[in-house]
Amino acid sequence: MKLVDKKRTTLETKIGLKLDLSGKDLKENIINTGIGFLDHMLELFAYHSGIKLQVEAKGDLEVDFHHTVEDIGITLGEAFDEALEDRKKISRYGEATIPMEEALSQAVVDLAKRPYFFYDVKFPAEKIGNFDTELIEEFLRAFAINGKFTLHVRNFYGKNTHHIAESVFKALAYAIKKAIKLVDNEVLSTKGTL
Ligand SMILES: [Mn+2]
Repeated sequence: MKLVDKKRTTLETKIGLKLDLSGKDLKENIINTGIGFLDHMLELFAYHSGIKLQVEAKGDLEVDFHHTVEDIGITLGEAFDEALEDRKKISRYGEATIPMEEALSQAVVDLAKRPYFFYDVKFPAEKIGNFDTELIEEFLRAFAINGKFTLHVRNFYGKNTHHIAESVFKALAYAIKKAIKLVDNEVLSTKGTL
């Protein structure tokens, strides 16, 4: 696993992102996306997964948050794929079911290069503050597809939209933490390659 420094500039967004899956190369998480709620989710994702993440984004937030959220998901996914290098010696699979008070969500990942995204999360409210909850699906899809891994995300139940979102991102964090954990086996596949 290596430290990755990525830049992505389009007419809609300008993103700088550093990803350290070892959690040892970068000192701290610094997240400034211009979107408070996304900062909150990325901060707790980084904290609970044990990685280090730095994101600086300037997007056309006056249009809406869609471009910025999706482009950060794409950039994070590309950085994740690069950081995993040949994907040797990783645990590959990870699963976590995490509560946030009354809400319970599950994330399951397979870090073999099989980009796939399953999502079954319904939010009682369309917005958390000024953040459209439908963007969470866009973000996670962009992360999984560009990160070239399989991600399944489900919410079992919950009443508070903020709690549901937080349980989703924490479940993702712990699933990723398990899947990137180094193991002794060369490659965890009977094919000999991921
Ligand atoms: Mn919170």
